[in-house]
Amino acid sequence: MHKIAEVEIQHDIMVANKKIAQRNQRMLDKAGVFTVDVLGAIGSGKTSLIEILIQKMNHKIGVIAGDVISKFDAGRFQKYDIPVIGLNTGKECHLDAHLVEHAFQDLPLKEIDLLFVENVGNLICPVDFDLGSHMRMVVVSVTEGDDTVEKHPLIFKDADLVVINKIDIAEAVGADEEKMANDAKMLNPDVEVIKSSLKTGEGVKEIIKAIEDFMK
Ligand SMILES: Nc1nc2c(ncn2[C@@H]2O[C@H](COP(=O)(O)OP(=O)(O)OP(=O)(O)O)[C@@H](O)[C@H]2O)c(=O)[nH]1
Ligand SMILES: [Mg+2]
Repeated sequence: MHKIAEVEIQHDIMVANKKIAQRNQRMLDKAGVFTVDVLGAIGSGKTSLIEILIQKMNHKIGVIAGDVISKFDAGRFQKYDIPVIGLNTGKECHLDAHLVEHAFQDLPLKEIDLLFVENVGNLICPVDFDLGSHMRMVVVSVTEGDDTVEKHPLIFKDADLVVINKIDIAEAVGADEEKMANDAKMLNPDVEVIKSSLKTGEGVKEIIKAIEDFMK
């Protein structure tokens, strides 16, 4: 009995989330704001990558930064003098479409044309929660271990772009970044996979090109 009730509640939540996500996307389309979900493991380099993209991409960028309790990541973006909204999820390990819809009330959508939504660091919870974005970028790094991709298939099956980050320290942590890239391709043959180091700048140009190609 209990199990059946749990499944129904989960199903209702997903249906409600999907509806709001569709509403979010209509609003973003109307405002002409291309939106990228930035998903990935804790500490994989999501904020660092967005910081670099803010500086290197020739767009009017805004950021929604999701964190469990703090506003640390939102604070890191504020120094770039761009619109930033910090969202706290409380006990939840993912953003949902309703939270993001709330952020739109404070975000000057008319002043931006590219929005990054940094989700809470997690490779499992955010998978089912569509936010209304146009593209999903998943960032993992070699420090999580080179079996990370194959252990979390769902998030990679749904990704539009996969970034394998911190390749500058792959050897030091004994990780094979080529295996991680191949695993992502096995799970999602159409996905673009880019190996990067945000310390050396390797792969950054390719990431920018991949996002710009999606925006066309
Ligand atoms: N060596 C190395 N360190 C990196 C690289 N990219 C990011 N880092 C470091 O990794 C740490 C975590 O980076 P963040 O950008 O905060 O990672 P995050 O994914 O936003 O983390 P959460 O939001 O807490 O999940 C920081 O100390 C970064 O300086 C990289 O390519 N190479
Ligand atoms: Mg972060």
